[in-house]
Formats: sequence, C-alpha cells, structure tokens
Amino acid sequence: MKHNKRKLLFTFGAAFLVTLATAQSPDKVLWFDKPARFFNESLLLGNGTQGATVFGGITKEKVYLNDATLWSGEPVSDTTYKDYYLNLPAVREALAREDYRAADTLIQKLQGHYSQAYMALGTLYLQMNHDTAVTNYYRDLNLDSSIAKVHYTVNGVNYEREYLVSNPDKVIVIKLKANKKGALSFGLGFNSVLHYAFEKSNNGIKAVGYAPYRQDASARGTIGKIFYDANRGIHFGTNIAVKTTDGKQVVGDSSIQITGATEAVIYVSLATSFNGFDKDPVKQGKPYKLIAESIIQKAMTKSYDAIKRAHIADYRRLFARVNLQLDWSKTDRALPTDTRLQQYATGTADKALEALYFNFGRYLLISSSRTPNIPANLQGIWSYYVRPPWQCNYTTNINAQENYWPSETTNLSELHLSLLGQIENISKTGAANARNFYNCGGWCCGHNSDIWAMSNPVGEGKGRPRWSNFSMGGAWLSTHIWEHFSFSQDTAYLKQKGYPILKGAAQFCMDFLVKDKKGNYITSPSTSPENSFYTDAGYNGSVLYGGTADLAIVRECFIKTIKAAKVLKVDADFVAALQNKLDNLHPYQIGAEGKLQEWYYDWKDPEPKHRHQSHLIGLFPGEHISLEKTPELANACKRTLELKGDETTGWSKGWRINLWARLKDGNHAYKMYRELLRYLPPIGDTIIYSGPGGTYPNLLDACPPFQIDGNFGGTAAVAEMLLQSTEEEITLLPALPDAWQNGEVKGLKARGGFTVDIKWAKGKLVAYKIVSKYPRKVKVFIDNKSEIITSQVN
Ligand code: FUC
Repeated sequence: MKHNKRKLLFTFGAAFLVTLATAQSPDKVLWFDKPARFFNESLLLGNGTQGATVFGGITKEKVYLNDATLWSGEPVSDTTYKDYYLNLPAVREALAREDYRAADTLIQKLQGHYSQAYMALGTLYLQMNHDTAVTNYYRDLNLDSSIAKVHYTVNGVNYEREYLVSNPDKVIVIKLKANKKGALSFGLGFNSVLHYAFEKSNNGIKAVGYAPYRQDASARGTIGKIFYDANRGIHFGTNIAVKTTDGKQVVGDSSIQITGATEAVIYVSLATSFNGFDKDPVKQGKPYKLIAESIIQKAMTKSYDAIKRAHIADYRRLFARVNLQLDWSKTDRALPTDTRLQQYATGTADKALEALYFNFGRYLLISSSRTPNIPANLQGIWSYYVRPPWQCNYTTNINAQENYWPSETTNLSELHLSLLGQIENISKTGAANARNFYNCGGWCCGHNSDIWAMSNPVGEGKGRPRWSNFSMGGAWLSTHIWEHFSFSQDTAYLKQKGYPILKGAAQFCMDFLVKDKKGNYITSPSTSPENSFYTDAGYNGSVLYGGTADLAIVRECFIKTIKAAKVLKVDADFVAALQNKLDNLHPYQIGAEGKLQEWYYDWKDPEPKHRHQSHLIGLFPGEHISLEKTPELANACKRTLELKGDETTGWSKGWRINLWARLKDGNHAYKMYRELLRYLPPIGDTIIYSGPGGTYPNLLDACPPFQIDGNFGGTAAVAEMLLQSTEEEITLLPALPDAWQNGEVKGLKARGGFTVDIKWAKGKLVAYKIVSKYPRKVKVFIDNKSEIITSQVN
C-alpha cells in the first residue's frame, strides 16, 4: 500500500524521473533527485589515473580533480636507518625473558618515518547564469558506460551535462547542452588547496602548482607540519579549455566566460612531474606542463562524440566481462539510490542493489587502478584533502591487499598489475629495510607504503608498536604474485618479474625466523595487526614472540614460493630449505574457547571483538586452511568469528564476508553483506573515525571514514559466494545464500586460467560453462559431488 502511494507520487510529481530511472538497469545505475552536498553523496569518475568527483550542483557546480601520481614527498633514502638492527637483540632478549613491557618500549628503536600522503589536485568550478528555480532535477552515474549525467529544467529550458574521464584520451570532458538556442551561459574557474598559480595558455586557462615535499604526520594524518618549496616535490599542471557551438567565449587569466551558447564542451587535462618512486620529481621529473598542454591540444581536435565512443569502448572491454543477475525483475526499484539504501537497511529486499554494489566495486577498480606501479590507495584516487585520513596511503596490514581481492576473481587481472608493480618497487626499498632494521636478506615492508614505495616500520620512535612494528607487510603482499599467476597462468610474468620478488620476500622470512624453546620456528619480535593481549601477569602488551598472524603469513609466503619455484623448475635447494622451515613452524593452537589462538599463549584479549583477524589469513585470502583439508582449524576460525561477532568496520566486514564464504556459510555471508550495505547518512565533510561501518548514499564504503577497501572486499565476497577455486578444483555455488534463489553469473575467473558461467534456480545449479585458452581437465564440485570435465576453448 505504502509502496503504491510512493509510486503514484513519483508518476504524478515527476513522471520524467520515473521514465529515466526505469529505462536504466537498477543494477548498473546510481541516481539521485538532488545535487550532492558532500563528498559522500557525489559521483566518482576515473580513467584509472585521473579522477573527477561530480557534485551535480545546479547554479554552482564543483568537480574535484585528482591524479593518482600527486603525493607529498620525495624518494626515500636507503641509508637513513643503517645499523638500526643493532637494537634488535635487546628486544629479542626481553621477549626471551618474557618481559613484554620492556619489549614494547625497546621495539620503538626499530621505527622510522611515517608515509607521505596522497594529495588533492584542485577543483573546477562552474557558475551557471540562469534562474535558481529548477524542476525535474536528476543526476546519475551509469556503470555500463562510466558516464555521469545531470539534467534539470529552468524556465522551460532543459539543461543537460555529461561528464566522463577518458582513458584513451587521458582527458576529463564535460558536455553542457541547453535545448533552447543560446540559453547556455556560464563562468568557469579553478582553485587548489596546494600551492599554485595561473600561467598564460593558448587555448584556455592553465594552472601549475606543487605538492608539499614533506608532510609530517601520524598514521591518521592529523598532526605535524607541511613543508613546501617551489624547487622540490611533485609538480602538477592543468589545462582547461572550452569549445562551443555558438555564443561568445571570453578567456581571462584564471577564468572563462561563455554567453549565449547552445552547446559547450569543457576539456580538462592533468599531469604531474612524478617519474618513478626513485626519481627526484623536479630534477628528474616528467615535463608535466608539456604533457598537460599536449593532451588538451589533441583532445580538442576531437569531437565530444568521438571521445565518448572511444571511452565507452575502452571501458566496456573491462566492465562487460562479468554479468550478474539476481532475479530482481519483479521488484520496482525506480527510486533514487540513497532511498533504496535506506529502505534496504530496514529489511526491504533489493537484489538489484546487491548486484549494483558488486558492479560498483568492479567499476571503482577499473576507474582507479590503471596507473603502472601506482595501485588504488585507501580512497582509490578520490580525495579532496591535503591532510587525508590515514594519509590516504597504502596500509599493508590488510587495506592495500583487500583493494585487490576482486581483481582476479572478477576478471580484471590486468588491473592487478598496478599493485604488482608497486610490490616490485617496495621489494627494492624493502631490501634496505631488511638489512637496516633486521640484519636479514631479501626484502620486507612494514605497516605502510606510499608512492615512494617507502616500506620501513613507522612510528618515529614513539608509535604504538601494535601497528608501527608489523614486519610482514611484504610477505603478505608477495602472495599477490602467486595469485596473479594462478589465475592468469602467465608463466612469462612469473619467471621474469614475479618469482624473484616472491623469493626475496620468502628469503626475508627465512632469515627472520628464530627457534622457540621447543625448537620450532617463530618470529621474534612479533605483533598481531593492531591488536593487543593481556599476559597471564595482567600486562596489556602488543609485542610478543610467535604471533599467529605472522606465522600464517609466513606459511602463505612459503607455500606460494615453493609452488612458483616448482612451476619454473628452479631453486631446488631453496625449496627444500623453505619446506624444512615450513614443516617446523610453531603449529597453530586452538584456545580454551575453541578459537584459533591469536597469541603464542592462550592469553586473554582486552578487545575480544577487535576488527583485525589477521591470524585467519590461512582461510582467506590464503589457502592453507579449509573445511576439507583442515576441518579442525577451519572450525576454530569459525569459532573466532562467532566470538568476535559481526559488528565491525567496513573493510573488516568486507573481509569477514569472504571468511564466511570460505566456511561455506552463504547465509551468514549474506547477512553480513546486508550489513556492509547498511545506510549511513552523510556526515558532512568532517573526518569521523568512529562508529559503525556501512555505506554512504553514493555507495562508498565507510570504515568510517570513507575507505574504498570495504567496497572491494564486498565485491570480492560476492564472487567468493558464487565460485571458489584452488589449483586443484573449482567449486560452483559454494556459499549460495537462500536469499539468492535464482540467478546467473557470467565471466567469473577460477585459478588455472578458467572463465566460468553459472546459472541456478531454486537454489540449485542448472547449467554451467567452463572455458579456457586450451582444453584442460579440471575437477568441478557441485553440491559436494565432484566430476572431472574438460574445459571448452574460447
Ligand atoms: C588499519 C585499520 C584501521 C584503518 C586503517 C587505514 O590501520 O585498523 O581501521 O582502516 O588501517
């Protein structure tokens, strides 16, 4: 009844909105009936490097501009921490005598600087010269085309804007149109929160500026100073120009005025001087002014339609590889996205919204991860701060990795290369850290990284060890190398690029391991990401020996390095040495409450519901714990999750959904997926670090604050509910929730280089297709029964 009333109101009040919205697929379009007031309501566009945040303002429009390569800082020096390892024995000795308080203090001598921060580039402003009384307002983001639109009517004239960020042409384009000749008049300007100035340009306005060469901050980016120097740091250039069909254009030094036009196209180019993690961005920087100039010149020779056609074709080549249908035909979803989210939070069924969130995750990865060696950061590429939350960097104790969980399974393998390139850079800076901090070979990475591939433990001698002194970031990252090979079967990549890096991570772990009192191998010192314990004596500490998370990561790293060496038929002696340490690692323990023990001893947890669950890595994203192979350990993981409960931050929820999927509990995974999509109202532009995780009106994940990892974790989890694979077998519908009775998914990827389509009805598989480059035999599990099939050839 209520539902009908609402429909009536829409039909009567804004018939055109309903027509527009129902013409769109409810699983591929985000739309709103009001402009965005805040970032958390805006629409994000990107070509994988340049980003635009569109507010859809009526008389005043603003578009935040970003470039993935604009960060504070300069290359890191590998001699800064020479001899820090001399402080390591004292920490180990304190731990050996069980003096955890001393270990917590002494380990701070093994801390270096914090990371640098991702920088906002600037804002494009439009001032529309028409009345403010507007009807028929509508804005959307179409995930099928990666185009945002704004429509509204003023005094009987329909105004339209289309926004896109093109990868083929590397340009941001906005087309404005009025349906009455000469009705389009507007002014355009630019500003930046960084240091900048306007320079003369041939065809529009041009701003050039630079980021701080140093920014001192804690992990949250809230304290310390910012240092600018015109001769240091990453510089940027932006050119903005307009082409009109008619009317008049006046170009000033810092603004452009258009009067009496019918159509106008705004072109924006962005470029920076960043030229690699180890190159000085001034002395060895890219010619950013020339690059920005040449991009705009080339783009302006093309029509909007030509740029749009090339953009859509390029984008769809990636996006259209996967299609998910969850049987929503009977639901009326002709409502704005934020209203749908609000209704969903009260229990309304909206399977199209569940698919929309999945599609949006793939869209976000395509839009933020196409820059060589620069992976999507904590906010992808979209930030408007000089002091972003957590420096908007790479947090390598979960967040950077989680961003890439959907990359292989949802058929976007080439986007993984941005992260893999960054790992290669980190392996170079990380070799100095292994030497300087731990007197080890190979390479390692601490808690964070940035565009300079910094990888030292952070904290500057004062950081809390529970996050500052994590030493397994590199070993965890290195597992992505094997995952990329396992899905792509790209042996050339593994041989030439991947394996030496993976081997270096394993080498560090080999050297870092020490023996415990029983003769088993452990890490010492050790931490469990961001968590702390109570010793039996009641001390609340965070540095211990033999933490389970460390050893789980070491297991994953060794298992994958051994597999890679065997594929390449190399390093038999190294493999034997790895296998020996692997076999003699301190084994998993199951604690009194039945959970997988996080600490070497069965200590109490000050925060039993802590958001991190790094000791469960063997279950997901890892592979050495499963219900089939290690049922006891898998059940201990389950118990851990039960004891932790489901209430947690966005990224943590994203992770737990994957864990529940691996435990083959589709209904629990689905329950938490619904919670991940819990509507959170926009809280303005202040940064809030506490409160429940969920989803903002524009479908961005809230840790809180906004972090894109939750979006990617949720997207990966949908794939994990529908398809799981190991190198030996493929399981179809391993964790299908009761709520998804009927559906179809096309184009998911399985390990071994397979592409998989699955169709189901009434909760049961009805058809499937497995395709690969060459015909291959593969074991397929359906409903716990297996069959060997030969894949079809594509
Ligand atoms: C880890 C998490 C925090 C936050 C930060 C970016 O440190 O524990 O919740 O996500 O990364």
